[in-house]
Amino acid sequence: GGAVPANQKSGWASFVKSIASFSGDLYSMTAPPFILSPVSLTEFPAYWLERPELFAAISDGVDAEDRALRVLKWFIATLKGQYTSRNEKMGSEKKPLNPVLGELFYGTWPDQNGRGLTKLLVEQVSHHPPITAYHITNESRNLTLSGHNAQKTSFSSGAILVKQVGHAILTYAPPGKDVEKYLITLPRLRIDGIWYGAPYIELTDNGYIQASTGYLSTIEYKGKGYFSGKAHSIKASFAVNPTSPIVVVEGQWDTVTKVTSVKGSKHAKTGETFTDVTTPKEEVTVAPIESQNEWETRKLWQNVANGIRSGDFEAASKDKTRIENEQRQRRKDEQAAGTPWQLKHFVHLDEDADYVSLAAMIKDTTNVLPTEDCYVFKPSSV
Ligand code: 0T9
Repeated sequence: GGAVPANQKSGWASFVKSIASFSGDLYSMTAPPFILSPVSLTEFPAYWLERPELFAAISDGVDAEDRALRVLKWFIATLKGQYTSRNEKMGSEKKPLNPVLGELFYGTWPDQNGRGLTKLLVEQVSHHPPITAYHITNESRNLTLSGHNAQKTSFSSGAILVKQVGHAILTYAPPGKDVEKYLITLPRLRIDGIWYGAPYIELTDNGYIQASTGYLSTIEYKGKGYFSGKAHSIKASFAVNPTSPIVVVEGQWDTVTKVTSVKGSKHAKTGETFTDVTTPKEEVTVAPIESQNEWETRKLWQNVANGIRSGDFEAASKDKTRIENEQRQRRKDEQAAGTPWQLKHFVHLDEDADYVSLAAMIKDTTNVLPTEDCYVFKPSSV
């Protein structure tokens, strides 16, 4: 464990042993301080919009094919933030704060160069298992992105394997015209470097973006092969009929991808750069902590986060215990009174018609049912 501080080596060893032995709830497990992140999982949906101009540009597409390609471009450009930014900021992947039920996160990206104002709304809609729901809107561009995230984790030969449960649906609804929807499935993760105390993520398997207009992007994620290959590799085949893609994109999702083949599309050229995420991204704008309410993540976790950042882990753990005890008491009181917790911005549905029909389209063309998906949350009041 080269990256583990000397006084936390035994703590890390027993933490690793416990994840290896009962591949269960990683969130509730106590981890040594050096691996703790001061950021809650409710903040993660902000990664979707760190390149707001690419999201807005979807609505500049001149036809359904152009827009579907722009959705793919924006999506690939989000991966670096989603899966490598903790390494860049904090030196390795870290254990995020486990959100409490009802935890909220609000943010915006300002209107600039005509791209329109984008708003983000996040709510922790379940604690056991942890599920985070989000809703993102750019009204002037007629775009919304709505989804939820949960994870199933297991442990295999030294790595944590994460299956993402959940999906995102992007809606383009120009007034007076047909509504377009896109189902976005999420990649599987493999977290390596655990033994050394320096975890990092690689993406594996396939993901899909299915447009209601018929276009399907099949996205293959590959890491560094044992003998060859590069880390964070991606190959996306864009097609109406998946056996003959009209555009193929290849490269590294954390740097540059290029168009490697075009057969019958006027919206891409072989050899051109498709995504380049080596340029700066734009972090979400959040209200100052002083003006946040007690359920907003940065206010709620303020003392814990300060403790983690300053190395005062005793203060961090004390306030974390306070928050957890308060939650336990709240659940008991709700049970006694027979009044369960009410979500603020989302409602739980048994089935989402958009998901069902778009997932069926993926199944029809690839024979793969993209995600086993038990939770559906739709914004109630935004
Ligand atoms: C949705 C993302 C997700 C959340 C995180 C697996 C993970 C929790 C879920 C999937 C976002 O859109 C993308 C990125 C990172 C994912 C996290 C990485 C991670 O390690 C945690 C898990 C729960 C752990 O904290 C494992 C223990 C830790 C010591 C390893 C660093």
